[in-house]
Amino acid sequence: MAKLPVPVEKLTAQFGPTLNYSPVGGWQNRSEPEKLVKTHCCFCGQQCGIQLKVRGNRVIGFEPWEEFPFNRGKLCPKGVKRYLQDNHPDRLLAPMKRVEGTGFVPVSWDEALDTTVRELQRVQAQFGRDAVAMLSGVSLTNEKSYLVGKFARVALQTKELDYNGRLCMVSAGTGNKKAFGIDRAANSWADILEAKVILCAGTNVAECSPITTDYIWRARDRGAKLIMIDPRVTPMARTCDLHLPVRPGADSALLVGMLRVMIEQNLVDLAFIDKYTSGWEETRDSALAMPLEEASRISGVRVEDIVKAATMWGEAPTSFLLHARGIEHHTKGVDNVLACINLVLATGRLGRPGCGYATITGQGNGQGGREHGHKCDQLPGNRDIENPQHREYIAHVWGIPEEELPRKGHSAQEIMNLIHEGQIKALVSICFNPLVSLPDSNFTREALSRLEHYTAIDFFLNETAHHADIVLAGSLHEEEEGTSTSAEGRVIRIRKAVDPPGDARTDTSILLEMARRLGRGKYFDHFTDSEAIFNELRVASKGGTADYYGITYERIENEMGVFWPCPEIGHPGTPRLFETLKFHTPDGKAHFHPTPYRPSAEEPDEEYPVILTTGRVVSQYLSGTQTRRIGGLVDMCPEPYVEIHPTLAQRYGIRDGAMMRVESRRGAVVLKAKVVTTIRPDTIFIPYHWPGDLAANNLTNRALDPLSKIPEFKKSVVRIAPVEPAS
Ligand SMILES: Nc1nc2c(c(=O)[nH]1)N[C@H]1C(S)=C(S)[C@@H](COP(=O)(O)OP(=O)(O)OC[C@H]3O[C@@H](n4cnc5c(=O)[nH]c(N)nc54)[C@H](O)[C@@H]3O)O[C@H]1N2
Ligand SMILES: Nc1nc2c(c(=O)[nH]1)N[C@H]1C(S)=C(S)[C@@H](COP(=O)(O)OP(=O)(O)OC[C@H]3O[C@@H](n4cnc5c(=O)[nH]c(N)nc54)[C@H](O)[C@@H]3O)O[C@H]1N2
Ligand code: SF4
Ligand SMILES: [Mo]
Repeated sequence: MAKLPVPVEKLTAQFGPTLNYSPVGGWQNRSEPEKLVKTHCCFCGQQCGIQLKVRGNRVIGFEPWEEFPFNRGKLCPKGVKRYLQDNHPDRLLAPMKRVEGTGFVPVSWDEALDTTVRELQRVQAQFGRDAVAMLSGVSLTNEKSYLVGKFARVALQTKELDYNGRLCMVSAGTGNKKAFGIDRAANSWADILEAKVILCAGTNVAECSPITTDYIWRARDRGAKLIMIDPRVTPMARTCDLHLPVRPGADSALLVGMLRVMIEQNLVDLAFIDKYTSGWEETRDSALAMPLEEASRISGVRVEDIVKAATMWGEAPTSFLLHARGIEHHTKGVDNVLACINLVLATGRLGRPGCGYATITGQGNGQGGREHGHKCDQLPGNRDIENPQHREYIAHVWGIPEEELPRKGHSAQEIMNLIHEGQIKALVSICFNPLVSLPDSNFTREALSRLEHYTAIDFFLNETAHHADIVLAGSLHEEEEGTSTSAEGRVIRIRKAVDPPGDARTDTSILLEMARRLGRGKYFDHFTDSEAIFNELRVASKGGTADYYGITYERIENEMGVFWPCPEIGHPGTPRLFETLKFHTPDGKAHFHPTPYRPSAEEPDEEYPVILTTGRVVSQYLSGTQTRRIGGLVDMCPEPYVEIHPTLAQRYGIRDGAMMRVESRRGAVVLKAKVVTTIRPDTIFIPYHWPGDLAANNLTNRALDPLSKIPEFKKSVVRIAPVEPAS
């Protein structure tokens, strides 16, 4: 039976208005806290240290945590306002079930959990175990990520588990593993300060990794030069030394062009290449096969600017390359990452002070969450689910026969495709809002309406959960103990400040209770607290590339975090990888890979002549479930808009501030035009944090990178038109 989501009027009638919430009081709330809890921001991968002010089981404010070395007390607007989620009127305080035609009604935990377990077991009995899928998210701590992985494989016994990092850092992870055999920033951010040239590719640093901005500024104070590759002149690019306004989807052509110039001008380190790398000849030949004019034509960057970038990078004594989703959200995301790594390897600038490379992690625990087993192809410690020894080891840690361990499943978008096809019939989600964050929202909505059963675990009723049969009221970041791993690879402590309010429960206790009711309690009952889960994670990760064995809660607190790999208790941790120039590949060498240019899944044509790219604004976070509920952040950017260059706007008769229509092969949106000179004239940009009619993902394409399975969020094609005001 096709199920309709609950109409928004019904939801808001029950839960009150969701927008523009500001807590009553303001100054009145500034009563003295009873305690200050040192923890970290729940939002992005910078994982800033913060102190939460607590009074009577409520978080009432924050103080900077000056001693935490990464951000030294600094915070961005989201970190400053995050505490306003705690007492928010939309907070889910009890489990609920959806009653057709009525909306959501509160039910007892027994009823909610019994219904979930009964339905999951029914679907599995009728259609097989893999007809149930689980989708998870990396705003969750390491402990919860590990627990979800074990829960799906041991309690649900399904292979269909994947996570929202699939929309985020998987191209970087795949590229890093291919080149280095390990998936982590090669350096702590301290090395940025020593770099003389910093190259940022596809990252809006100022808005999306605000504390990294501080590192780059400090490096520039010491004389570093900054190169930025972005189709937009982002806030940080406005002052950089060289901005390369690449055509979306053409980074590999530009980067290969730079490599060619470096080869021709003898700016490559042949001694390093010879001793520590493999694959150079093919990569060099492939770069030399691309004429510079061709690289310029494809990338839309002038030949002289490619040469300038190559010489700046090539001649630098020290350098740091940072990239993010701008190059990774593509059907050739992995190639783009490898093209960046080729520049780093060609100059041999790794493993020593001021010489570094990193992808900037996105979600809060985007790093740790991608290591401990909730990816469809992975087991804890960043082990491979298809590797017989890896399977044997984890099966042993979990106390199950190896044959019972499910094999590789499908990626997040592929799971949604299988739901759409009717092969997957039931879903459990935690910490993921795919209706807003997956490409092609109309497709996702259709898929969700075909599910026979759906249980969502969240603390707010996100847009995807409107389609759920059962919603389980879970916990906020500050309601459980745990650990997280920052963009630098530093494992840090998340501290519990308060208990979940009302009848809400911790995510951990919900998963443990479900495991018990699924008859698999014996594999989970020893998890008496978060530390017990962490201690099993340590053992499970031992010997893997992401080895946490030597990290304990006590050490993290004493040392302000520990960098993995940390294989033994006495090991100091590893802030800088590759100091011995031994890589984690089978031959111990770093690998070059040729990255010849190939077009994106969609290229402009007569029907859809304009390129659409999507991304973020500083005040909103991801699908907006959390930040669209915080008044001060809503005020900073109340609605999405279309950034469009004056030339393009003029061609279509679109005025600044007027409504315009953007249409792709998949859907359309009508949004306000923001006419700016800071974007390429062939490209428009829409921030994606809003749902429904305002969602950028009504337009985007479901095409995936063949290796990483990341969707092509950064490039689709559209047609545009002004919308005449009704007369
Ligand atoms: N304020 C805020 N901060 C966040 C988040 C948030 O939602 N809001 N989310 C966090 C998460 S999960 C993530 S993944 C990170 C994302 O951090 P970023 O990757 O820095 O952010 P995006 O806005 O997705 O994209 C970055 C830039 O890529 C550019 N771009 C688009 N297409 C291309 C291309 O083809 N090539 C190149 N070179 N550039 C291109 C866009 O113009 C944009 O400026 O931010 C994290 N921090
Ligand atoms: N067009 C376009 N689409 C994109 C992107 C883009 O650049 N352009 N970026 C992509 C990227 S990089 C990302 S990371 C994804 C993110 O997409 P999502 O992961 O879907 O976005 P979130 O808003 O993080 O959704 C997480 C949900 O988890 C809940 N949550 C947060 N913390 C917890 C917790 O501790 N426990 C529980 N139980 N729930 C929790 C929140 O309330 C929210 O409902 O979006 C992707 N989609
Ligand atoms: S930079 Fe990221 S971690 Fe730091 S306060 Fe802002 S959102 Fe939070
Ligand atoms: Mo992300």
